[in-house]
Amino acid sequence: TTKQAARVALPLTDRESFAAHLKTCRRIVALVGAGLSAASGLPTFRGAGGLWRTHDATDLATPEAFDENPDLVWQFYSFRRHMALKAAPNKGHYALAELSRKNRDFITLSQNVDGLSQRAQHPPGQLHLLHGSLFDIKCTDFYCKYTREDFTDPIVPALAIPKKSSLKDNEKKEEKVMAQQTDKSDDDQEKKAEEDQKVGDEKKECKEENKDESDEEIDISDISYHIPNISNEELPQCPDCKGLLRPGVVWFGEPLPTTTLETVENWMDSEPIDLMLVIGTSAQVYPAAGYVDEARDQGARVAVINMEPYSPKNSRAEPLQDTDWFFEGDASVILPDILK
Ligand code: BV8
Ligand code: ZN
Repeated sequence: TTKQAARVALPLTDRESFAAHLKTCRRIVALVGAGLSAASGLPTFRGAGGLWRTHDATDLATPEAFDENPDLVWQFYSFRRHMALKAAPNKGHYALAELSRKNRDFITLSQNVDGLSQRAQHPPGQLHLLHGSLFDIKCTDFYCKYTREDFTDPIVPALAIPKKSSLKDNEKKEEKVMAQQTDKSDDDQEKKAEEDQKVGDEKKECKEENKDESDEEIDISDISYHIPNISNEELPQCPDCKGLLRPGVVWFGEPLPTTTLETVENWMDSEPIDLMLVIGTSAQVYPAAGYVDEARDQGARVAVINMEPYSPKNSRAEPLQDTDWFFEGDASVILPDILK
């Protein structure tokens, strides 16, 4: 766009000029994404720490995916609930909560559904969840209005995280089938297969011994294992209409909650904005990413905090390019420093 063409100077990286500007700011808005929770151990959607290697998370965050495979999509969300509940808010979450307490004219627009800003005691009136929450559950039936907040883990027994041992049982079954197939071939093969079997058994024995220690959950962030098909009856059911319950998040192709949109639009349009913080987000999802432009149109200076280095190339999303400051690094380290 012309704006990109217009940007000649690289963004500032010094914290002094940022601090000087921050002192003059009253109306401040932050747009935060998965990068804010990365230091809490929650994988982001894109990039190295990416979630769910064999399925692109955005393929699963759609109404169509839920209609086709409610058990797989529920497992994806049940795993993310489990990880979010085990995670703790980091210093980045606390720094934003602290700024909200100090300045009532500061709001956080969060694309995250992990509940960590809430657990960092971010004042609720100044935290807007653009894409819902893993811990809101609602009925899929269009006419039924059932919804509840639910932190149980697993939300239903069928969605419990499989133990490694159960994986081993599956592997063992497969190995046995494989061994049977090779045994059918001629004798020397047979002898060889028996030797392999013996060695295999010894290995298995020692695995057996430490199996009890290793009887922990499978690592759910980087394997594609998914629990064999779970029937709809075993998935979360609506107590009112017996319909299927779904995670209370906004999927791709779904509108953002109207009340949230209205509240945020009113805040953005009501008066000039002094500062927009773009924190830990690839700024590719709309309308969330669009708030950076809106703030700039309201006169805001922009500061981006991101682990990846600044790149003037237009490969990066525009909101990350046309910025006054760019602080490269971990949001959980940078935010407490630049917002103090
Ligand atoms: C809508 C909840 C209209 C679920 C999410 C074609 C078909 C259909 C729709 C569209 C289409 N084309 C465009 C659209 C619109 C679509 C969209 O924008 N698509 C994009 C992909 C092009 N948007 C929508 O569909 C939205 N709805 O438009 O509705 C409408 C209107 C009326 C009636 C009907 C319809 C709804 C979008 C919401 C989707 N739901 N989440 C869930 O979480 O499972 S989106 C989800 O992905 C997140 O919420 C977030 O928004 C996005 C992930 O982005 P990030 O948070 O930025 O994370 P990411 O991994 O990408 O980046 C991490 C960043 O952090 C990186 O830059 C990295 O460098 C940095 N980082 C990493 N570690 C650190 C760090 N930074 C600092 N410190 C660190 N330690
Ligand atoms: Zn219902």
